[in-house]
Amino acid sequence: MALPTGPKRFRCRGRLLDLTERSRVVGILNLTPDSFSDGGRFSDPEAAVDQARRMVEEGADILELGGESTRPGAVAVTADEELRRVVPVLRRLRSELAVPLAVDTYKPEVARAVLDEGAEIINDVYGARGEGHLAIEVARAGAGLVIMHMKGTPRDMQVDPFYEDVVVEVLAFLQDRAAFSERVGVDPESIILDPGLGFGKRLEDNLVLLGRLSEFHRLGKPVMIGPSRKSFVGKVLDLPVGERWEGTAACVGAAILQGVAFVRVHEVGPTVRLNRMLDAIRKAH
Ligand code: HH2
Repeated sequence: MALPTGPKRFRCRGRLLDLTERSRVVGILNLTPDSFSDGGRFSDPEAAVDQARRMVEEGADILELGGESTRPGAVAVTADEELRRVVPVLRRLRSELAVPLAVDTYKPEVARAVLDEGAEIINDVYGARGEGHLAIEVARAGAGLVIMHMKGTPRDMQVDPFYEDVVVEVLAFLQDRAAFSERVGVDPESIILDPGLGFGKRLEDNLVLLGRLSEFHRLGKPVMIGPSRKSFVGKVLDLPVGERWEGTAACVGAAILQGVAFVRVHEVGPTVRLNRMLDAIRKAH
């Protein structure tokens, strides 16, 4: 029996990633004082650049910089503050690393500034909602866009979320936002879809999504997931944030065998090895 697969390639700013070769690992670099699992560790630019170099040595395919935490209950920061955290590190990494650099932001003015600084992918946890100014910036730059599903906002998303059918609802949202982004000019081959594990989802919603990821191929876009160290993993294993690697790895395994192209993680080296094995199994099918 053949294992499910997604699209064959992803394009951003003139780069072409062949997704048939292997799955791709996105290394998370949080430049925030308050991220849920590594807040404050990389707020110093030197520490951030060292961590970025380490992740690339370990095999990260993409590095993703974030200047605002979106953990449940997080409070938004200004665009100026976000840029103050992200731009110096982005400039340093641009000049010394060859991997594509993504920035996790939902603010159009931040997206515009980081795209001007050479970022290649914008990861929007609000999924290009609203009037589409962020998607327009992405289109203008010919960049990649990650459209993630979130119910509500980080402030209220975990207050009693409810779905009739989480897969149907998330699929409909992603399909609508992808079509919208294409209408404002984003290249159809430059869009990645992410069901947004932990963003306005109950434990069972996250587990149902993880078991039904192959259904997302119907939308014809590469899929990304970000299970790394999240609280739903902690709930299943009854473990604190620092002890969730195996739980994260189980989610990555489920995802890769269903044809997910991108996994967004904090622990790059172990995930690269894990994926090499999973990709070998996939290739045999
Ligand atoms: N998860 C987080 C942030 N951004 N983007 C996508 N596309 N998918 C995700 O699952 C996702 C995301 C939350 O994790 P993290 O960046 O580690 O924490 P924080 O938001 O507290 O900085």
